[in-house]
Amino acid sequence: MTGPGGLPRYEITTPLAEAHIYLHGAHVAQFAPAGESPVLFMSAQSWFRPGKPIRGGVPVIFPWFGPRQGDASAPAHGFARTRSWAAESISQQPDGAVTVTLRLEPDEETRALWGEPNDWVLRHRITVGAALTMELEIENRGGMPFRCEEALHTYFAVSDVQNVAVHGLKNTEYYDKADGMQRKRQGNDAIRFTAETDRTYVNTAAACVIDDPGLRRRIVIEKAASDSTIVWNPWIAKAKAMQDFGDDEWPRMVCVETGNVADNALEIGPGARHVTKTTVRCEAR
Ligand code: TA6
Repeated sequence: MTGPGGLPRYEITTPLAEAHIYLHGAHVAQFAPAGESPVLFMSAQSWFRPGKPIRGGVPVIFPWFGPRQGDASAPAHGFARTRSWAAESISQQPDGAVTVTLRLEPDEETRALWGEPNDWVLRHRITVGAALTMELEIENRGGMPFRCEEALHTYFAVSDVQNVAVHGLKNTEYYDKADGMQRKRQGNDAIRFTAETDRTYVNTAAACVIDDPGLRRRIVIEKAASDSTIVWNPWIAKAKAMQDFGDDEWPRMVCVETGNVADNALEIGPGARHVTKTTVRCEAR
């Protein structure tokens, strides 16, 4: 199948759920459990073009998060989200869920950006069932250890971000990108949104819950081998500044991202693998 821009995609429909997965960026663009409205947000202005990131769903971030330190010309959030990945396998689980595995290997362009001695393979194993499970595997095929960051930059669909709360990060330290990257500590309360919010929580393995009264649901985000959680809403001005995002779309999305960034950047030894696992499911409120 192909989607907008002619980009090849898997269209998965089972009694449990529906999903769209692009080879471009190994990007989960749509996920809806049976009987539930879409869980992932997708901008109506998103590009679907080779070399461009998709604005919504689950961008895969590797090997650096945000701007690259010391190289302002490097693409934000690394290169994995704009590459075309290879299909490795597709299988059905006994419960009817479908698992798709996509793989990315270095090429001339990625080597120019992040080359010798780094040699690696990335796999994104995506299981579409009543829950959405995403396993991002980084394998170091080289002879030297390498340091990298990674994240699943998930955009969740919400009724109105001004009325939702994100639970799970109380008393956790974070870098506030909307306030000069100052290091702060979350209080005892859930996160609520009243302005641009861009926070990198570190040293946290906790599950998060997006509580959405408008859609009468909670989105539960569990994770393993991930010590960072990033929470983002661009609000009004940033929304206007993004070409591939509608000016009035900001109330209908919130990013709760799972990964290993900043203080939690990974050091992966020769021959070693690191697998981060994220599971997203909905429950009635
Ligand atoms: O994850 C939050 C963040 O790093 C924000 O700072 C914001 O820039 C967002 O990602 C989107 O980044 P992008 O490169 O996709 O425009």
